[in-house]
Amino acid sequence: MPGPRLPITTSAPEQGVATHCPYCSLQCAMTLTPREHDTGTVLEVAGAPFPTNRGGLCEKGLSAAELLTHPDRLTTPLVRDARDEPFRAASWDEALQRIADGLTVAQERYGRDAAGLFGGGGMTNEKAYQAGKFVRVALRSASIDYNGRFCMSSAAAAATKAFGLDRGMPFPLADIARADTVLLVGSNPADVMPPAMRWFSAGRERGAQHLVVDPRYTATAAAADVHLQPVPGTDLALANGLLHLAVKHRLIDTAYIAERTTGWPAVRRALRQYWPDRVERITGVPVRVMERAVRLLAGSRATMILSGRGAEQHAKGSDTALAWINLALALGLPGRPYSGWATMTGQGNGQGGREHGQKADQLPGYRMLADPAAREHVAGVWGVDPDELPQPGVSAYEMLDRLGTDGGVRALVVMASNVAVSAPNTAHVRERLRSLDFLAVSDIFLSETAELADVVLPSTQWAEEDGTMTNVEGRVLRRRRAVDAPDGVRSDLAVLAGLAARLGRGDLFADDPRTVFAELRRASAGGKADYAGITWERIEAERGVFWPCPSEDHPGTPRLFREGRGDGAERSSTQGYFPTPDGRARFHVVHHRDAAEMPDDAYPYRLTTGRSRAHYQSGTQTRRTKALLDAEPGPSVEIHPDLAARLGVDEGGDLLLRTRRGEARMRVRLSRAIRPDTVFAPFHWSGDATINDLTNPALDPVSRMPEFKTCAVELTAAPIPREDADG
Ligand SMILES: Nc1nc2c(c(=O)[nH]1)N[C@H]1C(S)=C(S)[C@@H](COP(=O)(O)OP(=O)(O)OC[C@H]3O[C@@H](n4cnc5c(=O)[nH]c(N)nc54)[C@H](O)[C@@H]3O)O[C@H]1N2
Ligand SMILES: Nc1nc2c(c(=O)[nH]1)N[C@H]1C(S)=C(S)[C@@H](COP(=O)(O)OP(=O)(O)OC[C@H]3O[C@@H](n4cnc5c(=O)[nH]c(N)nc54)[C@H](O)[C@@H]3O)O[C@H]1N2
Ligand code: SF4
Ligand SMILES: [Mo]
Repeated sequence: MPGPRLPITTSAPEQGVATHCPYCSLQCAMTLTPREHDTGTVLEVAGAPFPTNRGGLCEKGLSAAELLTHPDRLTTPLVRDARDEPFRAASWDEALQRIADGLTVAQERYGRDAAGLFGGGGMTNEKAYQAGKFVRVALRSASIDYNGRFCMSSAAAAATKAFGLDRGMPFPLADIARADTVLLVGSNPADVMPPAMRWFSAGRERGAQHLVVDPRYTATAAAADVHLQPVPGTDLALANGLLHLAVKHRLIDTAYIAERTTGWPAVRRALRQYWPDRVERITGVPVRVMERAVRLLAGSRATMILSGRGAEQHAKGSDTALAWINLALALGLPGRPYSGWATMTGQGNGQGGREHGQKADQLPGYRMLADPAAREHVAGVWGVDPDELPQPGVSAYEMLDRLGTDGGVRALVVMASNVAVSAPNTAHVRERLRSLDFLAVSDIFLSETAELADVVLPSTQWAEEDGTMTNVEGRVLRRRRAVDAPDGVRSDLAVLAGLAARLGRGDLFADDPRTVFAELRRASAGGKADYAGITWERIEAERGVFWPCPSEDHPGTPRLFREGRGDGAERSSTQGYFPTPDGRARFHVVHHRDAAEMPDDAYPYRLTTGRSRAHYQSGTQTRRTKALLDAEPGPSVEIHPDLAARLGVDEGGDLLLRTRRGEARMRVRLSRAIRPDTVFAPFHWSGDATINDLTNPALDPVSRMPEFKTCAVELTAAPIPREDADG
């Protein structure tokens, strides 16, 4: 039985509080207004004017306030003495002391790196910064990474290699409306960022041509002019094939290549292997469609290539992103007006979350932990000796894979991520989590990961705290407090400061976001993601500030890679367009290879995974939201009618999906929109329908991104026991 809703208390003004959505990286602006009802105060959500969403919100944002008062919400810390015991409510003091003890005992037994933290890209900049500092300074451990490794790491690695800088979009979102040609590769904004579609529609109304590369005919593809439908995991070959054709038809920009890039001759030679018929055989995309695509891309004055997880979440994801960047560079796009390559960051703070030190190899300001000068600067801000700082640790999946083993983490804090559902190969990950000496989880709800913990901490939610977020464009925004947090919950900032105090380093940690942001500004100063000139007041006055912004009199940098525009290029050793040592962007030779797992007799089909419109990520939040459950009550697997007929299943029938790692059951949703050799399933569901029990943890050698987007699967018609199916 659901309990009563929590009451809301607020001192918010009558006209409401301006803030941003708790969910995706679009960070739509919204106004939260308290309204008196007979049942108590409710918080009304309305879209607000802003340069990104212009008042628009999707159904997730609109329904977000429901979770503030949700009866399932955690409102007290929970502890237990053994994993087979039920949780009992505990005081904050007891819970934090237990965590400090769990971390300390593991470090005493197994060494410093045996205590670690797994973070999340939904946390504010202040929290992400504090998490990185906490692990390096209070634990002096190398063991920290976060869920952004499963999200942006391939695109980030490629952008850093090619441009010397990783900011997902190097231009404002609204520029999309000014481009003449836009190609989206493995990105489905119609479902994942619905209000962003206004910019695409505005472009098409101006006569722009849009192309979508996706194994499914998505809502985004349906709105476009050209759909390329490759076999999953073949985008790299497709990009090389398009560039081969561009060279053949003399459509490349030789002046741009000569002036702004290095490495072209080797790429040009390598492209010889990508003749059109071969690329058609690998990708399944007909040569005539490739011909049309390359003419469109090269034939306009303003062309954008936008990448998403479909191209990136592969064991060759970073090379795939590089292949599309090669195409963009050869066509002379990056730095030109309303042109360039970009990747659409996903989580609320997916951009800021990867800049301030949650990643195993990073320090704040996108500095590198292995760089002596970076260590010196950041240690100075932190008030510690640079030699005290650990060296880089291992990536997210590697950390999870080694939990509880020799050399692995033995005591872990998970903050703002539900890895028991969202990591690849989750059956194995859950087993590893169970093998830990100690597990603490901070969340709003008792997530599937929290269910495995020794201590669970109840976290504040977005509308209950202040902070900053960096959106999909690299624009730093203000998240504002609108209501009081319920008694008994605390912000992750306070949790980390409280733990640091119990570990003897309390003097170095603050728990209020303004103080932490002021410190973040100093720590990031002079780094690639330079926030030194960004103040909360400026964000307010200027509707967000784009980084890099090195000083308070600097305007911020909406558009990157334009000479002399303060975009970091000015600070490179020679003047140039890109913040690389020679000011030039770099081509990279990259070659197609098979997916880590290819279909065979035992597992004859391809499984790809991703998102549906009404649900978010591991589903902890959206599976508890009435409006979203009404829109999409349960999991389903998308399958072509021809394949369904061969398997003997029909619409609404039950399908058993099996891979070398595990199995899941879902209802069938017939769709002519998908390739007949491939099925698509969302990862938003748990229990029997945990699709990540099936996914392949093969990692990209550079980014350490797992291969979420393709593995080999066996499909069998098999009735689901009804109580499971409906539960
Ligand atoms: N509703 C909703 N919105 C969200 C989220 C959510 O969970 N739900 N999550 C947010 C986050 S964190 C992220 S990262 C973004 C993700 O946003 P997207 O990257 O747009 O989302 P996905 O659904 O993961 O993948 C996009 C598309 O890739 C296609 N695809 C699968 N395999 C391949 C392939 O091999 N090649 C190509 N070219 N395409 C392929 C899929 O069919 C899918 O349509 O969305 C954000 N917004
Ligand atoms: N098969 C497959 N798997 C995937 C993907 C895919 O495409 N296919 N995509 C991957 C991608 S791109 C991503 S980003 C990951 C996301 O995977 P997760 O990290 O699991 O994402 P969320 O469900 O957003 O998890 C956030 C958790 O933190 C809680 N939370 C929210 N805000 C806060 C806060 O401020 N503090 C605290 N303490 N808790 C909070 C939420 O209730 C939720 O339980 O999944 C990855 N997994
Ligand atoms: S598009 Fe993203 S930021 Fe905007 S309302 Fe929906 S979930 Fe929130
Ligand atoms: Mo993501």
